[in-house]
Amino acid sequence: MLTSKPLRAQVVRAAGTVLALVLAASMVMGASSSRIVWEAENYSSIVAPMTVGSSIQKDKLGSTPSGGKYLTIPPQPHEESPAKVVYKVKVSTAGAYTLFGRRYWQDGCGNSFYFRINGGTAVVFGEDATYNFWKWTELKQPVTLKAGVNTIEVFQNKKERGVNLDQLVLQRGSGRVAVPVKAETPTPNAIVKE
Ligand SMILES: [Ca+2]
Repeated sequence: MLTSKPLRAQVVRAAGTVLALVLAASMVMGASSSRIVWEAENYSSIVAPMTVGSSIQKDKLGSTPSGGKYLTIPPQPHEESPAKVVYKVKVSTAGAYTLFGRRYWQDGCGNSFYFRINGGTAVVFGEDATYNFWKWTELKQPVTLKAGVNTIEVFQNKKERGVNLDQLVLQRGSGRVAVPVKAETPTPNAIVKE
């Protein structure tokens, strides 16, 4: 068969192209579904006295807030408030995720936030004793997200003030998920604006 060789070569080439396209598509989809990064100051809505801050910059290790900005509940007055921020986060794959926040705590009276996922029970974030550093902290329990838009609320824990949040990460999976090290590149269009 004289035509069989060129025909086979064409089929192999076409199969190679299809494989390359599938690989490229899975890489793009994988990146968007397994890890979502956003700036804390890139919120869907906010309730005062939660506000965007920029006065805290370089810490003692030289780390700075990503984008030069972060969310903050000012230290004074030291009292309860309705301070809150809401993120409407686009998620392509439903399942368990680990949530990290890059935070800067003032002291033992300002070292936590409350998180609430899709209207569920409030979970304390923080309460650790590493102060005056931009540092990633893991939310103690994994979060279950649906495909589509999920609501993540971050609000004041009792009288805790002087609390600052720079970035957030959702990493698919739970258990042995590595804690981020540095500030990360935000995922494009991860947050739906209201
Ligand atoms: Ca930031």
